[in-house]
Amino acid sequence: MNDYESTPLHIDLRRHLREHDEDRDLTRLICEIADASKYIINAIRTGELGMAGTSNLYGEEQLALDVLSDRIITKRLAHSEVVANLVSEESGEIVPIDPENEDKFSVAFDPLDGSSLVDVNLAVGTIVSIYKGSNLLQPGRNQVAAMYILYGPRTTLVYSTGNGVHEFGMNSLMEYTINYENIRMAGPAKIYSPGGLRSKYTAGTEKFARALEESGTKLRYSGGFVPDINQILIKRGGVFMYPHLTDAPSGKLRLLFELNPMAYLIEQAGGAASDGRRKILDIEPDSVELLSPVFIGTPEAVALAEQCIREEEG
Ligand code: FDP
Repeated sequence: MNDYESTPLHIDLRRHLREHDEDRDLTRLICEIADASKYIINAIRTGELGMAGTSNLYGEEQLALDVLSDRIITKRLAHSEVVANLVSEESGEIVPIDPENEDKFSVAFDPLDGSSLVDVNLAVGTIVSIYKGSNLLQPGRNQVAAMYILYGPRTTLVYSTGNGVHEFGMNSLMEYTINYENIRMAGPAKIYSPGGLRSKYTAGTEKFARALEESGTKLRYSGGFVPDINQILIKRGGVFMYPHLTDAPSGKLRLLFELNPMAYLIEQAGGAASDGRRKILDIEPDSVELLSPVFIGTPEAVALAEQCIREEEG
């Protein structure tokens, strides 16, 4: 059992948000997404595994489950009355709901990250990034909340509104009740999750990977960003990377839909997130589809990655 700060029993998500004096509309938004996740779970458990016959923003073929999950969240957000603009990783198009309303929120989301893992029955997740107002193209530092839902052997939800990171578990009534409050990274990175082909690593990343291996850091890579980050968070340490590669200088992961929300959550837990040279949350996006390399997790490990890159690549 991890020795996290007090973990009061039976507090559900809505009550937790209320007790932390969160904005009413933000509470509503987070709870709408939590409700939508119940339908996504059902789709994952029983839905069709085939292709949808369409492609996403990045030209990747969409699974029927991607399309369904996208519809579930989009519909929910569109009717929530608290959303100005939304953009999904699946369509990549900004959908105006109440586009000029600066009192509402704008949301970028990946409805079913790692969906190609469903057919092999591995864990997948939903990732959400929330800004106040109408602008979706701003540094991740300006997010007012971020969250993910992990569909694994159990379903868990992790959120932050800038007051720590909290994990909830879904109970038999499909309610999210608190597991851990104020999760904090502690101690050295004992696990690492390295994405990308090793033969395509640049000199700095190769040096970093060797340093991790030589210090006895264990390999933990599932191919799903949400479970891999969740493992680092809940085990209170570790590092995930999807670096710049010799044939893909921007790496693979998406800034708006994956990296900003996870960087916000990990920083809230006392961790760090870098593209190898600068903080992920400081990157100014010029398009919704922007990709970035990432090194994220225990701050000392992320600092070591930056040092190796500086030494080897200038
Ligand atoms: P996927 O393509 O299966 O959706 O963002 C996409 C992602 O999965 C992440 O969830 C995961 O961390 C990464 O890509 C895995 O990429 P590799 O298959 O190249 O390891």
